Amino acid sequence: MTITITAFDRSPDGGKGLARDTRVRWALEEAGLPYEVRLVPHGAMKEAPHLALSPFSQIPTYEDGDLVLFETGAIILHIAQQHPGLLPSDANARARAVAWMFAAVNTMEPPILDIFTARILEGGKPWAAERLPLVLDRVRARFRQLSAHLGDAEWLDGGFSAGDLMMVHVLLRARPSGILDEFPTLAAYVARGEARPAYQRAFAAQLAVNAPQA
Ligand code: GTB
Repeated sequence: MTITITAFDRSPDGGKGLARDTRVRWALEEAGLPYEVRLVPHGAMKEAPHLALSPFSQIPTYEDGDLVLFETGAIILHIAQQHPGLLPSDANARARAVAWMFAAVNTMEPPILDIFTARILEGGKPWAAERLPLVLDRVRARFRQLSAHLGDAEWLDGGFSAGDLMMVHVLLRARPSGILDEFPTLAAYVARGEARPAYQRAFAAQLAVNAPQA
């Protein structure tokens, strides 16, 4: 049975790879697993067939035989637990890699997403101009901490793991704001992730959907 994931039929980022199907594609590529993609048109996101897979009407979802998953953290952890290449074999190192996955989605991603909320969704509010610098500084505070932890290391904890995969993809979302480039250690870390052949394949696959050549 081939794994099937869902993705936007056209991502609002026009192919920058920021929508979350890219991180799942990347994990599948790292694990060497073939997969199919079912593109979900905007109008179908809240309809019953998609809601049966994703209770919050989001992409991506993951189907493999009887198993249906939503939430990229759960999907990538499942892939990483079933296939070699994304988690270390030592039990403690494995637990730490999982901690970094949680840190990415739970500690780093929310303040980064707040940039979009403050700039776009709340951009017209009378208090928006006052709030935005606070939001940006909260991101910078986390970036300083992560940068200090990473130091001269290549990856967060030893070899590349699902923790790095998740962290790199979360950090990528901050690139359009310019904040990532304020932290050369993190910008270089993200560039190392992007240079991985598995990421390149995942990026190219989403680009073919979101910015097809004429
Ligand atoms: N916590 C969930 C997970 O990790 O799986 C979050 C999933 C999620 O937010 N999915 C988004 C979605 O389906 C798409 S990726 N949104 C529709 C909805 O909630 O109604 C988010 C995204 C969208 C667009 C860009 N972009 O254009 O840059 C980047 C990321």
